[in-house]
Amino acid sequence: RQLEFSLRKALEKDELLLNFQPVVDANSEQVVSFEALVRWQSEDHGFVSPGKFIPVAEDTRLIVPIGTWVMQQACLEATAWPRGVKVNVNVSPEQLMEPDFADTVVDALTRSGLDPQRLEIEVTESIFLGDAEIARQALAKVMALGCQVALDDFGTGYSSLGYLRKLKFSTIKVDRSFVQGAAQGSSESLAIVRAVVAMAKSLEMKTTAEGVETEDEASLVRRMGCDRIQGFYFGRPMSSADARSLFSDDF
Ligand code: G
Ligand code: G
Ligand code: MN
Ligand code: NA
Repeated sequence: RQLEFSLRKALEKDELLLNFQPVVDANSEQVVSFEALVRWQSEDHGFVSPGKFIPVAEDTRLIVPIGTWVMQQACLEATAWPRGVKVNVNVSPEQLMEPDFADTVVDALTRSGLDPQRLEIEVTESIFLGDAEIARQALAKVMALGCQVALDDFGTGYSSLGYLRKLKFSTIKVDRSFVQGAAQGSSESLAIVRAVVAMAKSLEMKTTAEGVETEDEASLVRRMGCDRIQGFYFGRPMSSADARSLFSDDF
């Protein structure tokens, strides 16, 4: 494929960059983290959305070197933010299943000097579809380093309730389909958000409501007890410079 050919060269041609989307505390509305989101400005294809090239990268295993680069850049960038602000990094199943995954995390932390507690890895339930025990062990290793692990897009895939018992996830990210459904009055979505929040609380995990685009959605998920909010209402994915400037101007 054309896209695959170009993607193979994207790293060496320096065509990838990271955007950062704020995650805010639901009550104080202060930024508590940024999610790193990779972007590709291709010489051959122009801007290619991650929805398009991440699946290609996963199929071709190019996600392994790309993911290592993302981890390093994200950790490095986070050292420019206040100490209370974390960075969230998405990790694909293909990356997590690499035998040296934990080593690449150690390497990124060591090179950047970032405190491990400030790194939260995001995985989806799909990691448990393959060799679930290997996935569990890889996550246990990064947790032992002091990193946090979030369960992303929760509720949209294969539901891994058994793994909630075996692994101490720090955060459950409630998929935007439920958040937006609940705000539109879907009683099923409301029930699911309520149940996920209650379950997370009793497991001592935090919840992040994803895809919050309006004030109404923000106040709904706050009232429902979500701990953190992410979405266009509080900030779109932005450049590293714009993310930094959130902490330097005003006052
Ligand atoms: O940024 P956007 O919402 O368009 O991202 C689309 C998808 O690509 C999301 O599912 C997101 O998790 C994924 N994605 C974005 N950046 C990364 C990354 O650095 N690594 C991996 N594995 N997935 C990413
Ligand atoms: O799968 P994951 O949750 O990692 O995907 C993150 C993606 O969600 C990013 O591509 C980001 O651009 C997108 N996103 C973030 N906030 C919103 C939002 O408020 N609305 C919509 N539609 N997409 C969002
Ligand atoms: Mn994510
Ligand atoms: Na998500």
